[in-house]
Amino acid sequence: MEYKNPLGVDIDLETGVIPGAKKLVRRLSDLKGYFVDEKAYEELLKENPVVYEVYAIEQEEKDGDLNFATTVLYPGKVGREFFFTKGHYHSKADRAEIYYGIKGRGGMLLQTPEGKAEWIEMGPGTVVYVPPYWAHRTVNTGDEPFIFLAIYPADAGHDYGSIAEKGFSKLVVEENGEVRVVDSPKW
Ligand code: M6P
Ligand code: ZN
Repeated sequence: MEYKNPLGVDIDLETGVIPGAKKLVRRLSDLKGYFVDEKAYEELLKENPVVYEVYAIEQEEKDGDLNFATTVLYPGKVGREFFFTKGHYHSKADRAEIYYGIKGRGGMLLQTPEGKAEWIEMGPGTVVYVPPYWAHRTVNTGDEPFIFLAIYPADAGHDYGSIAEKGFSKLVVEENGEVRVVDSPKW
């Protein structure tokens, strides 16, 4: 029997960086078609800001193993909609996931394939359990980077398809200085 080596790493709790992790950067241009206000999207695209960064330590896609990743989701809005991650189902749809809030404020939108949505607020110390079959997207509702850790099965995979097409049934927007979860016109 060949055993893998255990690993301990210290997440930088101020920046979200995991030393030795693979870094992925998502700019606004990577989120084409995701925001409802297309005019506001085109306008902000001139600056093409970084929307989020992911630092991931991933294993081979084998059943029983675990991946983990931090996400640094920057503050900002496209029209009234707060910056968010793309959001996905798992390719192996029955795989669950755990998120843990590190810094900043935001929340998670979750949704079943039938379009039933839930919004869970997150701050430092919040644990969110993502059950099997639920799509999940995080949203930064604050004015500083929203940083969190995610732990997920190594064989879960990402299925972006239907979220990329139709989005979630709810939008998280700012209305009169307040955070509101409203119905999406695209759904
Ligand atoms: C979390 C995890 C990752 C995911 C990342 C960004 O760190 O769920 O698996 O890739 O968020 O989310 P998305 O892939 O939806 O852009
Ligand atoms: Zn996931």
